[in-house]
Amino acid sequence: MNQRVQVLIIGSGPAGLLLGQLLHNIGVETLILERQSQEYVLSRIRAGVLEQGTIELLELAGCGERMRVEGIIHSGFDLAFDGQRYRIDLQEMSGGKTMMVYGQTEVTKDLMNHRLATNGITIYEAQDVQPHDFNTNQPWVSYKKDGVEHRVDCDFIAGCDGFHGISRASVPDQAIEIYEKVYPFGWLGILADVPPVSHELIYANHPQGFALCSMRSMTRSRYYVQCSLEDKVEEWSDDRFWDELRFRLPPDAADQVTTGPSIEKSIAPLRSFVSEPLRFGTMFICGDAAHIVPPTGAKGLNLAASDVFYLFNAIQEYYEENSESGLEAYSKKVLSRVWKAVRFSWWMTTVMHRFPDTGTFGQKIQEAELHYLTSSTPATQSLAENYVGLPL
Ligand code: RFL
Ligand code: PHB
Repeated sequence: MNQRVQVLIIGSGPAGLLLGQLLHNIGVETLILERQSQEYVLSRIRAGVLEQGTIELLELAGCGERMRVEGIIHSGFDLAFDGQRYRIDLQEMSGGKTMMVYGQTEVTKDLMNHRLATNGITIYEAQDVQPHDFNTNQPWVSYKKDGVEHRVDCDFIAGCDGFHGISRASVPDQAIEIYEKVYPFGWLGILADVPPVSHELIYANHPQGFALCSMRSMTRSRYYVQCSLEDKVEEWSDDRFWDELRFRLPPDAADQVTTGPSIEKSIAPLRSFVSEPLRFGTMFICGDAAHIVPPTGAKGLNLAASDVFYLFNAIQEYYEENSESGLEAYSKKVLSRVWKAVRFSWWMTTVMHRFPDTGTFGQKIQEAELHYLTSSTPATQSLAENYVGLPL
């Protein structure tokens, strides 16, 4: 079967769905091809914290209604170390900006529902998706669905297919430069229907390893502890997790932890990764397909949204003003912002985690840095400015 659309989007994660909706709203025809089922995409528990810029983009896409009601505004978070908690007042330190706790699952659900309601088409369980001829002005994508081969011709391909996607993998090695750092630990995360330990997030540095107290609502908590890359989820009973979490928190927070059965438990490795450039002729790479940050700075989903902002503007300019200048500038503009978030996420990871090779000296240096961060206004401002998201 043959078909033609203006923009073919690979991947129905937040990047693909958001780009699809923004384009659909201005009358650009899109088709999204997703390898997994809709249920599978919605079952992935990932990001939890949205920057204001991401919220504004979701609103622009017309998907902000439920988020505005159910999202929880956070004006600060706690840094915990050396047995104490110190509040970072994000709002005061960033000139009025806040964050919102609203899970990626909810963002994805809202985007999927809105796409359906506005007659946007997504093909789930599309197999063997393959971009072709993206070094020409006549790119096309092939895929299989229920054993039938399909071909979609288009003006542009948007590779929004995550770290393991096919778009970046289709580019010859010599045309791409990879920058990567793999960290020697992972995050073990659990989701549980218990009230959060505190009304704000707590990022904890402890000699035994990092811990993070987050949430999805006032009745659903999301917690993480740094773990070894050799650890298996099966080795972590709920009881072991709760004991470890409490051990790594300052006593006043540990006392407030409400435990309960986990409803999800998984281990994620941590890496920093950037591929350059992000444009290959008529194919543009976006979100996790282009870059990965360790989750410590809560930047991954927000970066995917800011990439989409630039790509959407560039494609809009192409169709409405017949200008390619946005498309030409895309890679450079995105990478400039991405590298700043990569730096921030790397730095926050470095300050908060226990590294196997740095010993007690490393721990003392981290504590000195954390004392400095929480006692120097310019240092706190720099942390806040980056955490709430640098301007687009
Ligand atoms: P996604 O979400 O990975 O979506 C890509 C989609 O492409 C599909 N796909 C294909 N489809 C067709 N053909 C193929 N060959 C395909 N290959 C792949 C996939 O099935 C998938 O549906 O990428 P996207 O849209 O760029 O979104 C990125 C975000 O998901 C990611 O950056 C965040 O989840 C990162 N992240 C966080 N980000 C934040 O901003 N704040 C946070 O608090 C935060 N916490 C986190 C996180 C990520 C985590 N993990 C598990 C990696 C916490 C964790 C634990
Ligand atoms: C989450 O709630 O999943 C979360 C929050 C903050 C982070 C990372 C993950 O930095």
